[in-house]
Amino acid sequence: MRIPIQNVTPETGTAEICGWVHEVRDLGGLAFMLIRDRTGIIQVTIPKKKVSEAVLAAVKAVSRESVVRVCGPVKAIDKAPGGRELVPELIEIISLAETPLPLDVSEKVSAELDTRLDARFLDVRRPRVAAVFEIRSAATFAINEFLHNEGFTNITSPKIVAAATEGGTELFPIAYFDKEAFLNQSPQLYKQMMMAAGCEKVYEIGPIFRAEEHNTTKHLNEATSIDIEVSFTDHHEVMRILEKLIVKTYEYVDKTCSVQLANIEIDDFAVPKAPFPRLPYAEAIEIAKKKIEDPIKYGDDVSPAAERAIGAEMGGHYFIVDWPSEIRPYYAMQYEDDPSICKAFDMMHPRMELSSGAQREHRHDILVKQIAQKGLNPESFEFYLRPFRYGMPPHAGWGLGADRLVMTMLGLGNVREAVLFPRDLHRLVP
Ligand code: AMO
Repeated sequence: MRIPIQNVTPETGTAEICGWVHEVRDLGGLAFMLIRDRTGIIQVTIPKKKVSEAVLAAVKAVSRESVVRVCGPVKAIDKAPGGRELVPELIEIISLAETPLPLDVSEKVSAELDTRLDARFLDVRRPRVAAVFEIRSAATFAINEFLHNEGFTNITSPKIVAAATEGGTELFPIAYFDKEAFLNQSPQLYKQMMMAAGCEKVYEIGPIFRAEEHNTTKHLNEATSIDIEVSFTDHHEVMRILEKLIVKTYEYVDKTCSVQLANIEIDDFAVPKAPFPRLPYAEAIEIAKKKIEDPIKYGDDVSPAAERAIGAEMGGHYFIVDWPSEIRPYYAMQYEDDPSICKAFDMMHPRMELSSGAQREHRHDILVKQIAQKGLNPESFEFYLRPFRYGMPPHAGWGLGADRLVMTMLGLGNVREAVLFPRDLHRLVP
């Protein structure tokens, strides 16, 4: 029976292991193989005079990254990884790897991100890369658990839709029989409709599609969004849920992923502290004005340079609140005493925006007016507006980018490193 490599000890006696050939070294009378599975690495020591012809033939034939099965006694030895070695009685080559490899898994030769992504199946064999996706999985688990415990219902909304969510542009058209259809940019309209359905607290973790022609380290054309929507509440309450979720997620990763964090060489993993500061948009712009060279004024979007300057000043996660209504979507509720600003917020990591949200406009007629004010046609939103006419509670919510969350949590240089098979302007395969 196969034993995970991390469980193989000198006390194991005779062990059967399966894995990939990490390295083969032939020193004349003695050969060594390092065998790797997802749990660790073990040294297989081959004293040529003492092993069978079949074992010698396998060592000669095998190439790096082939899949093998090895059986034999385990002995304690100081110099080997994990303080033990296996002397093979049998080596079965299960799947021989072609040479040369498109990517050096042992990381002796460094590779460009593009090369790594082209050979992602090999790239993820590297423990430091696998660690990113194991941590992403742990973070997703923590988020699901947190939202479940907070009483949220997990929903799945359609990804093939007839209308834009966030405005007219940035849509991927698709062929849908004889109709015009698009890939959805956000579950926004659907999660809001679920408030009219009486669900009160819903969340979804799913893909969003943005046909933006960005070529940056933080934009994808297919991203994963963590979305929530909550009834009978306001923007303040959903901001509290968001900061609590961030803290819980970091805590869970800190508690359960020490091996993975060590593989990525993170030894100062810090859990953020809530509450995160609430910085009014007007003040954020004042900070940016003082710190960046490019001109920026009230009413502008927060540029990447401004984002970095404000982030450096804030030093940790924070919210930008009270945005000008003009630069936020139609569904954000405006302040009663000053409709030029709205109850929208962004949650920021010092490096970039992680989440956007708002208290929503739940009053049908005002919502129609706001849609028209944005130059959109309310008629194309009829399916969305209809629920607002039959009992819509006040509600608020946010969308949090899962890819950026992992990127910033692990200090990765490029969001593509947090995504198994990223989709961008140039990348559709694999
Ligand atoms: P927004 O468009 O700001 O808001 O998206 C929310 C969060 O999703 C992530 N994100 C992206 N990540 C990588 N590449 C992209 N192209 C990309 N686009 C978005 C970001 C961003 O902060 N409907 C609203 C949310 C709401 O109000 O509930 C929305 O979609 O981390």
